[in-house]
Amino acid sequence: MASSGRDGDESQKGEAESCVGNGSSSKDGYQQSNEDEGAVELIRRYFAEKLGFSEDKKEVFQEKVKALTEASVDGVIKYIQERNCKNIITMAGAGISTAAGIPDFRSPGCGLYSNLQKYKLPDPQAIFEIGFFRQNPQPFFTLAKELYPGSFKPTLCHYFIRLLNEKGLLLRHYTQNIDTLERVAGLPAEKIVEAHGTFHTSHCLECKHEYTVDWMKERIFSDSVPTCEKCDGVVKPDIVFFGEDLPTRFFVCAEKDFPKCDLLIILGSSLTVQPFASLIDRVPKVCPRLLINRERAGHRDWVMAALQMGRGLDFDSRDNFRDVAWLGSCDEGCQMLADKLGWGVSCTIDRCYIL
Ligand code: CNA
Repeated sequence: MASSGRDGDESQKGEAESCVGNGSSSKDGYQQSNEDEGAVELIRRYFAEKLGFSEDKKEVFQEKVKALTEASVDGVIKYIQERNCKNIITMAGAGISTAAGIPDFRSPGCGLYSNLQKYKLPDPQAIFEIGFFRQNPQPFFTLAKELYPGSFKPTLCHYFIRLLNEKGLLLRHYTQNIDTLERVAGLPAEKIVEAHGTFHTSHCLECKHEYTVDWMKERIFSDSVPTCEKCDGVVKPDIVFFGEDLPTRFFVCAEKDFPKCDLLIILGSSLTVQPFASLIDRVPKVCPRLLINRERAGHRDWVMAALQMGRGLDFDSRDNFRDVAWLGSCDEGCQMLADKLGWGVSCTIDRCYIL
């Protein structure tokens, strides 16, 4: 169930390999040579496909005509207006919440990983690693107090996602964030997949007893490590640490939603955390993908792009007919989209409005 989007490659490879094996078992020379040719043909098709020369290419080429008229933001706007999109998926990361005052992980200088020296961690990521947490939960709870959800307001970008839903265009919003700002902005819970969990509930690591958000909040703000009332084990908010499984809802929804997606919008993510990052490859082959981020992310290595191999966003290739990068802040990018679509969304210093 936990597909990384690369299953197709593996099964094709497996198919080619097993056919080579079958050919060598025949004793009849003629049949042997036919089978060898079959095997050679299979191998040829396998590599042709990998190198981008297969008949499949024709199919993609024909479909190209149906995707963006130009690989640009204006092409995406035209696509939304003319193609009657109803199944937009948004994928978000920490970059949609930095304007609310919550640092992301990796932005140099201001990201969380640049500012954790006071916790004396073996490495910055350790604060979110389950193994380290079991040995020393204090640094996480000190940080959790600083970043506790409820102290921050949603950004224009969060309201733009809600607007997509109110216009009847949003199939689902997949977020890596644990700050719950999508809920605060008014996006209904059934439209949200919190891929890396949430602060809404907490569980004892030992006996699995569940605790409420208020119970956890009280402990975090009294500067104590929350311990279980039943067994004295450490209680952890249900956010996904490195080394833990993602929620079942992530896998179930992704399986159902991504094949239906007619436009993917990726907002404020470095697309480095798996399996979330590889969701970008689970949309249909012709589905346009728009990245709104301060920097390029998730793009295919240029060597792989030249060979038409590998996965990822493909902004630069001559054949690109669907991937668009808009580099800048998520709020500006969403304001620009809303303006071009003729929708009203605007923010003052302390509030956002859907007009
Ligand atoms: P990341 O790896 O820190 O990347 C953030 C990306 O956003 C980078 O590419 C930045 O350049 C970009 N960025 C930052 N600010 C803006 C902005 N205002 N406008 C546009 N782009 C911007 O974070 P990811 O989300 O990709 O990594 C996944 C981690 C981060 C998940 O496990 C999260 O749980 C975790 N995280 C969440 C929060 C939160 O809940 N708000 C905060 C920090 C980290």
